[in-house]
Amino acid sequence: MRERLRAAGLADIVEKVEARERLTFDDGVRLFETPEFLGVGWLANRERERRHGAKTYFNHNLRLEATNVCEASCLFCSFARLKEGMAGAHTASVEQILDRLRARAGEPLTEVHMVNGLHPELPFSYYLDLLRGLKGVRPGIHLKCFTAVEIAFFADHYGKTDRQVLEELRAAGLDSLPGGGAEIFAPRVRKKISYDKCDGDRYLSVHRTAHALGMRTNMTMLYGHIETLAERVDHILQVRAIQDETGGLQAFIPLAFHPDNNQMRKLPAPTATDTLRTHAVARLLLDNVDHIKAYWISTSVELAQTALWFGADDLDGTVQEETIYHMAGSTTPAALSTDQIERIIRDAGREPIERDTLYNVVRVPAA
Ligand code: V47
Repeated sequence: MRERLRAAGLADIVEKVEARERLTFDDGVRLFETPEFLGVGWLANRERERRHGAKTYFNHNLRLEATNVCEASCLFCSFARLKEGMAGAHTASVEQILDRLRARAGEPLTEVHMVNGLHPELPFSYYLDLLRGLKGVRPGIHLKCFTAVEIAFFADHYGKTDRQVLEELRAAGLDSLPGGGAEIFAPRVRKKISYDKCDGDRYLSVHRTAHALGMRTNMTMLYGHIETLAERVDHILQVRAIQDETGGLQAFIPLAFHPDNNQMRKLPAPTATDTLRTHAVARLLLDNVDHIKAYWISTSVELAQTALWFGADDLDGTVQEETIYHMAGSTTPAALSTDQIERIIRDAGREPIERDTLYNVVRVPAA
């Protein structure tokens, strides 16, 4: 494979990776553009194995969405409804959400992952009550809730600073932030696909503030729509820069664009090789981020499994009640059991490790 990479003009990148030298913007673009697809995967896999060996992480989590009413108009979104009362709009009461967690009392869940629309009429106390209530139902559960876009919206909408919002939510039970809402930071793209929500700088600044408060976060990238490969590399390098600054990121998650039922439905979904390569290039560029997650809901189960040989070391979790991707055409199951995830990982020749949100080992399943 080294020979193939040399023949493709990538010997200098191989040398840099071997010397643990940081790759540049141009290196990132070359890794995306080279026809030597397997070589890029091989290089990323070596890096993945250097860090984690065969270990592949997943968790036992539950996804909850309390409202899909959202005043933003992201063109790729199939989940949101602009106003209450529109067809398909729904907002759950706090009790209804708590009931969904209560219904899983027998399951050894370790995480609730909640994201919502930017609802213009709910009081801030609704979100505080949700967090307090969820912690009341399951005191030990980790609450990974609200994207940086939601935090910025709360601050602007309720007249607070980002820091105040994070502090108040944390006091009510928030533990960490998920990575949603990043899309593509480049203003050219962001102005077209999500022109009326917080920009890339504000997204990054909310994460910076969360890290300063001692909270861990993830970051994502929505790829495979109107962005250029250079804009993907720019996005990944902005993630790397913030990690240099704070060290607060746990995982980077490439999210494959799904074109059903949204305003970008004329675009094709990214292809399999694009998905695998994107995970691989992210692994190679993000020398300071521990985990690359292949989110099986977004990639498909089959590609998430293959991505475990293209740089990814994490499969997210059981998920269970996902709607954002299923409304956009994802045909994956809505949930995977821990047994199913373990089988997927083992069949790929990898070693399943159940983790909690902070990557503490919960269980090493018996082979
Ligand atoms: O921010 C919405 C994306 C994100 C579409 O932090 C779409 O562990 C593709 O952030 N096609 C939410 N993508 C999901 C998310 C996430 C997922 C898994 C793990 C974590 C984590 C975070 O989904 C949104 C947006 O970027 N999205 N619509 C669509 N049609």
